[in-house]
Amino acid sequence: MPTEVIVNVEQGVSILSINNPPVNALGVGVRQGLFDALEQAENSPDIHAIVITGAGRTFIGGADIREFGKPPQEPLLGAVCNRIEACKKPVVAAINGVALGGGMEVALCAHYRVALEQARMGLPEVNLGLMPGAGGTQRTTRIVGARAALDLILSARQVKPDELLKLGIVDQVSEYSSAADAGLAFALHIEQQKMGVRPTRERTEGLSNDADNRAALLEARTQQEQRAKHLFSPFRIIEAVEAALDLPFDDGLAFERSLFTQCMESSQRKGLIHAFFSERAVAKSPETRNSKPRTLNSIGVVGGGTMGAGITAALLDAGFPVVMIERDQESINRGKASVDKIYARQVAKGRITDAQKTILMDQQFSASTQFSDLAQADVIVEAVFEDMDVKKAVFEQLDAVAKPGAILATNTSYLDIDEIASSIARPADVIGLHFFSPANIMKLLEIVVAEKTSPDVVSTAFLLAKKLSKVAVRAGVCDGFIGNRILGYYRQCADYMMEDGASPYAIDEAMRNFGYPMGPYQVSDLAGGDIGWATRKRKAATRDPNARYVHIADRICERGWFGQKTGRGYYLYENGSRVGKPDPDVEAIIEATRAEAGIQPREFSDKQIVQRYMAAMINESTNVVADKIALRPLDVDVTLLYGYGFPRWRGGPMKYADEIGLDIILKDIQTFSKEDPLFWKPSRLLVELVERGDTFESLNK
Ligand code: 3H9
Repeated sequence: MPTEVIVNVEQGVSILSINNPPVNALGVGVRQGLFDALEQAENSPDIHAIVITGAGRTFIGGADIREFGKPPQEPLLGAVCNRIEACKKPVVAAINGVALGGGMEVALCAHYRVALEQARMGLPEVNLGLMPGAGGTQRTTRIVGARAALDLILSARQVKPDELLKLGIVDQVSEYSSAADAGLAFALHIEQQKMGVRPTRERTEGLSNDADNRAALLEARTQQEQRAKHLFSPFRIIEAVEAALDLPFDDGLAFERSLFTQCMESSQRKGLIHAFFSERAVAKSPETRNSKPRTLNSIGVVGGGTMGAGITAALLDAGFPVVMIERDQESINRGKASVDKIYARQVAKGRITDAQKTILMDQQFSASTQFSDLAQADVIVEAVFEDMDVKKAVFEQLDAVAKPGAILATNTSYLDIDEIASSIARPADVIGLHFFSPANIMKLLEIVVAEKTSPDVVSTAFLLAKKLSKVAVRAGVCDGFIGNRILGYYRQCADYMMEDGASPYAIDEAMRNFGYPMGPYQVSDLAGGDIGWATRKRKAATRDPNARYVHIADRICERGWFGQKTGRGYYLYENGSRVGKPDPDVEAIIEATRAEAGIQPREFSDKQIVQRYMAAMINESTNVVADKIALRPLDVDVTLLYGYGFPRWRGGPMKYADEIGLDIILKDIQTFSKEDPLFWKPSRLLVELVERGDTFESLNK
């Protein structure tokens, strides 16, 4: 028998513990082990009941995602589930930790379920572009009805025991500390009460309120159309839940299976699973493998502007005491007020209580004008104005006051961290922590490793990111690091298209249809056009005089139109509206700029817009990997997914390129390069990969 299922017999009850670390995924060994152990228990005259539980912290984390895309191996999970349900002796699922996806489906096939306090159940397959494929849609609907089933499956949320009990998904929330003991006690209770078997397929509670079930289906479809109509699996989930109401159980199962197979074959499934594994892989850098983090208890933040306040809130949320340093009392008052405002909003939304806010602001947070108050900080994050001289002046002060071994981090978006580090006596302690605005909300953190940064400083930065619940990506030093460097390039491509004939509104629409929540010009209006304007002015002196330069953005900014905050940018925001309307004045500026440059505007279809935008993004992403600014293509993918709104279901630009075919992307770049060879220089690495017939995925290994 496979070792992934450990069998113990106590008082006539066979206790099957699934033992497949780290998350007890339902790989072929577990499936076979469960099948065999059930068979054995059913045939043994000394056994009167069976308990299924998980060894370790987890009940079952779901189907083994690593098996997806490979030829399926018998026994399939659906068959194992049916076998559990068909068992002639009562089966109890004793849920010790998370029971997710296939894990919840296994539990639903048991005749009874008991949950420990720390148990969580959920069907999160939709996050992977999938749907429950081993009876989850049919059995959940039979127990809780279509409305609750749709809520559970479409939201992917993990449900706590009290709600599971209320929904009738579990029969008991147990106070036992061991799930095996809880399951055993329940099995003995079944025997005593002669409760017998109770196949879920025969349950009908959820099917009884037909009018509400039908209304729930309609509402779910409408909501899905409004929220994410381009996603494939949510609509299949709705169809499967509907089938649970309309079809006999076995037909419903077969229908669910056919929809599951369609989801499995979809490119969205591939993109989402790539995103799942990539976001775990980015946490493993050479430094985190080989060096231990330094002490990480107290943190200082220099600067109380938007970034400083957001970073402070992120740190306070993670439970750190934070000292904020500003140059004078007035700036302190402003910084403190900004942090206070973040929490006041959270109180208003009911996310935290007033009492919690008081603890955060009065006990965890303090502010000072004295750099010497940072003397005990383990990490100091500098978040002052984006200017090399200003930052260097701060670092000089930090060098004077910080204790030996303190980590000195700069929250810069573009500046040369090597230059900052070499300006002080302890460059090994300097690192970049590039937070994204709003820093207490955005998940991405670029950890920028400078030439002399010590490996244990990098490890500490990754530990800090974990404590802040951020997705951290290791980046090297260059102008813009991973994300902003790539953004700069594809934004330039968008500007070229705009000057050549595509309106910003058409570009935005094409990119929204591609899956972005907003187009690049909407983002610019939201972030504020003045930021990019300042950067362009900063770089003007060093710009290649032969490179094409589009003046449209400058012309708009010169009028003081910085986007939403000024009521107009690329769009017009009338009466304080946050939804912009196309602006004829902007169209006139674009036309005038085209005329000035002697450009005859031409048409761009949605497809052509996407083709150029993506070719630019992929080309520069490849350069970023070739230059070792990103460790692997997957690090680029995670950066653009978490910091730049790239549609998750496409997996990231590198995954997208693999799906399209690198030869096709290269051919596009070569075609565009005939118009502008300086901008469209095919990345050397891209050419090499095409010559080798290779993919970006091959570089992720
Ligand atoms: C499904 O069930 C389909 C069925 O309906 C139908 C089938 C017919 N498989 O996240 P962590 C790895 S679809 C393989 O850092 P945590 C993960 O890659 C599935 N591996 O831990 C990582 O590996 P590494 C539905 C898996 O404690 C390690 O485990 N289920 C799986 O923070 C630790 O992971 C889901 O969608 C898996 N299923 O969180 C649940 N899960 O160390 C997906 C994890 O090499 N999983 N790994 O980097 C999760 O949400 C979280 O991993 C979990 C643990 C909450 C379980």
